[in-house]
Amino acid sequence: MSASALCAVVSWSGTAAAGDVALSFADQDGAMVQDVVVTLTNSGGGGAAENKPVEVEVNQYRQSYDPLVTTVPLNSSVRFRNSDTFAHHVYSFSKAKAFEHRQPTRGITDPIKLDKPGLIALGCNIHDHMLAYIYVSDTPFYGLSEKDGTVDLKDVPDGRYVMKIWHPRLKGKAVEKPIDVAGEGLTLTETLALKPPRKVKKSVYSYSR
Ligand SMILES: [Cu+2]
Repeated sequence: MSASALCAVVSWSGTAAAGDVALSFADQDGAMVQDVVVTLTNSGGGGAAENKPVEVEVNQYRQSYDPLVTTVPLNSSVRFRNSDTFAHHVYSFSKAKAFEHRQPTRGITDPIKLDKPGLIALGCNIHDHMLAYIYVSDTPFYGLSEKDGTVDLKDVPDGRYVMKIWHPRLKGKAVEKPIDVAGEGLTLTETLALKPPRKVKKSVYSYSR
């Protein structure tokens, strides 16, 4: 687990009543699911907390990206590190941010500002099996599930929210559902219909999750 993923828990300090939203994600076979992106958008408008930008790093090592999924607030920036002894060529065609950076040698790119919300799919022009994702959140209530399938969103002010759920292997579009946060907060377990893990050649170091 990378440092950036561990930082995905958001805290909010306000004067309004607030509670924690504790989420768990399992797949259709009951296995807990890591790397679920979840965001809560206040559907009543108003009451928006501050979304503090951060700088994150995505590493390219042994022909794979680490982390596989990164979640950041809007206007954050990302740098790509090449830790291999050969070239990588990271790119995105996504609406949220399109870019490309060829890195012939070890080193790190300049920060790339992520100034539009949404999902950014990363690929490598040299190694087709390299895939990773950055989710840019326009709400301060976002997170990424840990290995045990859990993610806690702290101090969510009382109100009605649209909960959006996404995972790299989700069948179909992101799941959206309304939730009400009141009092002590709430605990929810969601079951996601996931596609099987991607098959990657044994000769290649990569993710199976
Ligand atoms: Cu590459």
